[in-house]
Amino acid sequence: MISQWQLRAAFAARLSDMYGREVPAYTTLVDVSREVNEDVLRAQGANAERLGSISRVTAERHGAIRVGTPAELSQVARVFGALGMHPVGFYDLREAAASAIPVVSTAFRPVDGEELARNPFRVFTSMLTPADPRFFDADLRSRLEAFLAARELFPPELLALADRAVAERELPDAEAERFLQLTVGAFELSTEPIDKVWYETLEKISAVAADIGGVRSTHINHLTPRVLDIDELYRRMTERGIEMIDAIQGPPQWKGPDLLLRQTSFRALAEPRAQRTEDGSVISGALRVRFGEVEARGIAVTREGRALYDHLLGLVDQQAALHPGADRADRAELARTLWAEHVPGTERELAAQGLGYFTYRVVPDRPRDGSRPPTGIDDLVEQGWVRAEPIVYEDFLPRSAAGIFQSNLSGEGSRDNAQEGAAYDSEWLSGAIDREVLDPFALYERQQNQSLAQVAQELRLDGT
Ligand code: OOG
Ligand code: NI
Repeated sequence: MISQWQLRAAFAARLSDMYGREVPAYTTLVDVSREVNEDVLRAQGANAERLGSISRVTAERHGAIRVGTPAELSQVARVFGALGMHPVGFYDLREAAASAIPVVSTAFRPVDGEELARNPFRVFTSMLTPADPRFFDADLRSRLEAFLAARELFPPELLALADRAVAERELPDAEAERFLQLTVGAFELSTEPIDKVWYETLEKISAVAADIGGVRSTHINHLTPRVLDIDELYRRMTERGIEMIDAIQGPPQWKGPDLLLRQTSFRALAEPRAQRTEDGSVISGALRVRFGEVEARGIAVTREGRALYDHLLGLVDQQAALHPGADRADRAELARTLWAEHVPGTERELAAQGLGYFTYRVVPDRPRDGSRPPTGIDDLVEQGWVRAEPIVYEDFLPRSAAGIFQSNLSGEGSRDNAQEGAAYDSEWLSGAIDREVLDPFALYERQQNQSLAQVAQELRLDGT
């Protein structure tokens, strides 16, 4: 029998092999990430593993896929449910960048600590928004919806196996093998010729719309390894002649604790793809749809911590706008200065100000001097009764995600801002896929609260 986490680990590994064969620059990215991680481990020792063991970090990947309809997203939820992955978080990318990105997204991932430790594989999953009139007029919307309704992304056999794995939480060996083959196959790049006129019609609106609704299948569009020093990785990739996008998305490099998520990518490469023209003949063409991304993960922040992060993003935008000549390096310097001013420079302060999530554990070997432990968590940590370990951020950032999308688009596309946008939110998405889209903050908070309850019990803080 193969359990859900084993299916997940096997799927992530096979997807990685497939992507490496199809996109060779990805293999370079994985190699360079491994080298950087080994160097950081050598230089920092145990400290390098504060946000995840080296074995977890080395195996860790996230992928990204894009689908067209709530029905397709529900099927995705069944397939990933089989792997023990659940929808977490709602990301609205429609206004998060200057370019037209007509999607809303969620991420499928394991949610409890043990499952994450076994294998944290996650997939950022975007869904097209044909109902948003800022992007699609009524005619294009109905043609698009008809096209999407007529295609099949996942064969019925795959979905049946997925449902069985969800229900039984495991699959027999032969069924597991079949399920894995079919699932990896569903995310390969199709060789079917694309309809040139239809694809280009959508491309005028947005390259993302064409990538999703212009073809009859889906594909994994990147697979992202995790690295412990993303600035060093960026340097080494550039030295190897791989053209990276011009920025690292997310928090700046700074001297305080690593927070949230920093990401960068290399541009999509042109790949040959046959095209069917209006007269029915097939010609050769090229598409740029798959790219490489890498990320460094930091500490999960609370709602207040996140509000501070968003506030600082806004301040950087505002101040950069006052200096139109400012380049990326100036922007990074500006961000660094603002962070030094506003963000606590130590984990201890982050916890004390309620900005970051931690798990708390009783220190087993604290010298016993007969004193009773204090009751406040800050005092317990301060006086050495309890250790605080940061909880790693397992999710994504909408602004960064939009930046990653945007930097890989060929044109700006078009969005009619005079129109009122269609309303989509987390609740709508939960209803559309008939399962709850989980709130990431609630998940981190639960983990922190469970550890606090355990501490209280072990130290008998209730006075019993
Ligand atoms: C997803 C882009 C966002 C991330 O890591 O934030 C993303 C896509 O291109 O489909 O993957
Ligand atoms: Ni990504």
